[in-house]
Amino acid sequence: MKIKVVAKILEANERIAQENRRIFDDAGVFVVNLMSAPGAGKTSLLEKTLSEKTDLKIGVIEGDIAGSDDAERIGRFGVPVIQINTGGACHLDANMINEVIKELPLNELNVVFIENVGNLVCPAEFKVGEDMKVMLLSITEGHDKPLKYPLMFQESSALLLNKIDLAPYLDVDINKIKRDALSLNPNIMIFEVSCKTGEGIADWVKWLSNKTEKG
Ligand SMILES: Nc1nc2c(ncn2[C@@H]2O[C@H](COP(=O)(O)OP(=O)(O)O)[C@@H](O)[C@H]2O)c(=O)[nH]1
Ligand SMILES: [Mg+2]
Repeated sequence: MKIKVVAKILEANERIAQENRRIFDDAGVFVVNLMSAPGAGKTSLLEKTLSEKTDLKIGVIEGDIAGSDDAERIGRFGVPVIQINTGGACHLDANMINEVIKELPLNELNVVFIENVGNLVCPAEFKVGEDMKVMLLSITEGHDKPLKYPLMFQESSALLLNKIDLAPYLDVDINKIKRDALSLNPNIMIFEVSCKTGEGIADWVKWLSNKTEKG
């Protein structure tokens, strides 16, 4: 019985996600659903990405349970940003995106980042109308995470191993993270980055720029 209810919720979500896709596609906007545990560095990655010199015209939808700190951080870059507060829900769903989609000047943008609520579980289950999912894992979270939270690694096109600057201070096996992520998803693109030092950011932005040229 419970399984049926969950299936219905996901089906309804899928329908609205497809509607969002149509709206984004009509505007020629590439959409990235950015996911991680709280504090892994999603907003920092957006700040670093916005600091790079590119042709990307970026808009951002920020998802948090409460508050507008992240939208304020992104707003400092002078790009369009919308804050969604889920009021307790642990992930964004397609309907929440649908409600704010028209508030972005989509015709002036070519990339929209959706920063999901910090959580390694539910965000991977709900499509929001994205072209791809990207996940960050801070290396401070430990090397056991891919096998403990497989879905997000399976669903993501890229994995950014963030806070690589902290590697000398940690007993974390970065090669194990990469091995396990690739065993779950052989196509996942892995970047080692630091949003503090900027290491790896240029490679990430170059890869993203190529991806967004969907014609
Ligand atoms: N040392 C280090 N700290 C980082 C890095 N990236 C983010 N942080 C810090 O981690 C904390 C959480 O970052 P934030 O971007 O807000 O994470 P979010 O919750 O995933 O959006 C902040 O104090 C950041 O300054 C990094 O690469 N290295
Ligand atoms: Mg954030």
